[in-house]
Amino acid sequence: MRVWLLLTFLCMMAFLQPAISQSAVCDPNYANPPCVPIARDVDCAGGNGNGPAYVKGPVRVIGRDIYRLDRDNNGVGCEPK
Ligand SMILES: [Ca+2]
Ligand SMILES: [Ca+2]
Repeated sequence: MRVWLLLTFLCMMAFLQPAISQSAVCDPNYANPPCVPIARDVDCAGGNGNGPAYVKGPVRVIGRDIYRLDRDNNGVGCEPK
């Protein structure tokens, strides 16, 4: 009986894990959505940045603009031109 419970628990964890890790890979310095990934550097999709990660804007800066997506410092990064 206990083994059955343990197995059920493990299955639930395996099922829930993608949802947990998905929210954890968004950078907390930016409002979500859109999900700004945590990477060595993030550039605006469609811009001339070299990556390695990209985000499709606009994104609202709620913490520190660590990826310098908001060059004019108005609180919104990757603004449509
Ligand atoms: Ca870059
Ligand atoms: Ca801006």
